[in-house]
Amino acid sequence: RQRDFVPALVIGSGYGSAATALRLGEAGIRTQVLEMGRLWDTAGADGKIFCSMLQPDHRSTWFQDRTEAPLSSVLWADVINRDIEPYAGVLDRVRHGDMSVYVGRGVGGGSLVNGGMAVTPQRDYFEEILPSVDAGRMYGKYFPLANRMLGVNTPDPEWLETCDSYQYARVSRGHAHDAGLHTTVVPNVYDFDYMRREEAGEVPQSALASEVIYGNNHGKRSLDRSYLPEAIGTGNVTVHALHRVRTFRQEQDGTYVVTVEQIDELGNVLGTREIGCRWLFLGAGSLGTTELLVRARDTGVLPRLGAAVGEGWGTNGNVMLGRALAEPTGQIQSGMPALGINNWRDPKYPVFAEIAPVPAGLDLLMTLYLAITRNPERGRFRYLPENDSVRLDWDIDQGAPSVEAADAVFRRINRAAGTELRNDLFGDDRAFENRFTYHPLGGCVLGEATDLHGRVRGYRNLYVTDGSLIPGSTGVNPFVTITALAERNIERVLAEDF
Ligand code: FAE
Repeated sequence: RQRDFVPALVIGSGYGSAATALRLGEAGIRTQVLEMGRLWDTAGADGKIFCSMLQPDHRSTWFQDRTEAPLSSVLWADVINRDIEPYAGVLDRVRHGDMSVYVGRGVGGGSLVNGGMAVTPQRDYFEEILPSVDAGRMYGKYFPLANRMLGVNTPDPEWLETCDSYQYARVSRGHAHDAGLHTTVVPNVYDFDYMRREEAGEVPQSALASEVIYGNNHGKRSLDRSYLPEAIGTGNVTVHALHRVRTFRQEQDGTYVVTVEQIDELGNVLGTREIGCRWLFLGAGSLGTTELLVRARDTGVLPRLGAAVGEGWGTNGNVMLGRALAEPTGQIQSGMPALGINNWRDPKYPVFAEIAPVPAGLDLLMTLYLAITRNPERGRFRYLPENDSVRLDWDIDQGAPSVEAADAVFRRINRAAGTELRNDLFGDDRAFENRFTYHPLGGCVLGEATDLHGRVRGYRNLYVTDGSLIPGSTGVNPFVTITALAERNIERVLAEDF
């Protein structure tokens, strides 16, 4: 059968894929990037590309008839989510029993929906989670490179202390200090200078117009404004949106054949075709990449894939919570967090909690946190032949260590501030939400399912390049680590395998 052939194929267009595609293109290798989500470059009827959190429409969500926001209620009332038309929207909530995983869909992957927090992990923790990676090279070369390429910046300190849009963060910081905890400024890929001009009324608002999780119309350097245009600019890289990879196999001659469905924005399948390639890079994210590999192994298509494929998955210890306050936090809250509580050095309850906004457009006298904890629990992926699906096994109890750590730290803050947790925010009567994660990590762990540079064990010219390489935890928001590791790995692969 006649089929297209391209030297290198990259599945997905998130951090790992974008860095990989750029370096392949620079090396003169013709590369196709296949992304199941749409290209977010066209304004809707309201003149905007993305919708805001306050008025979510079909653009918000990947093929659902109702939005599925993480904070789902206020005073237990279902006032946050909205009915919508099913569409190839930008945020997906993938449900696997007790755990649901939020992921970005579109050219740029998670960079389209995330909070932009760009944090380099503490070196000693990085050395602990990935001991076989040369930390000297990572901290000397690849972390600085990733920070530069992604356009990481920090807010002007004077502005941060005086602006209205971070009043919420300053109030929270004060309470943490009263409890004897450390706080830190969190770098971001959102342009803080643009945000300052938003507050001054000089430019159209985005972070200050409740834009985050369903995309930002301005200000954020997502991958479609950093790595991906540079990759395309090499003249060797093309990006194909609304192309969903179903399976792949290896031919006798060692090349790979990928089966890909082209869909439209309403989900209709326009056609299915096969694309051959010599080098195949899996960058479909922790869920997407692991699913493709587990299916390939357990259906016998790639029988030499080892038992480590599908193992070592974690939530980065994510747990979300809110506190009720007696003092104002501001009506306009920047959607991009800029301060965090850093209790990671505490041997008993290590927590890194970003102080998150409640971008409701009015002051709800509360503050929200996404806490990253050191949760040793891991999930695993299983192939279900009855419906040809891959399922993540994660039990609700596995989230308990995260809740315990967050509870200890926020109990301390509440004691010092005379405040309380809120238990009306997550649909039912709970203060800690550990049934979702923003930070899926692992499934094809570096040095286990792959060699030390992301080459999948058992197969030549097959690579993992995304968050699935990281063993379940980074201790901080993960995209800088994912990008830096991808930069490191592709450098070696280009030198040795091409
Ligand atoms: P990812 O960015 O998920 O990209 C994978 C891409 O592959 C996606 O575009 C998929 O649509 C696509 N794909 C999947 N399967 C297929 C298939 N079969 N065929 C074709 N395409 C496919 O992967 N991290 C931070 O560091 N800082 C933050 O502030 C932060 N905030 C977040 C907020 C939210 C709401 C969410 C959801 C995540 C947040 N994250 C944050 C996590 C971060 O975005 C995530 O770790 C990275 O995006 C993961 O990068 P990967 O390259 O692994």
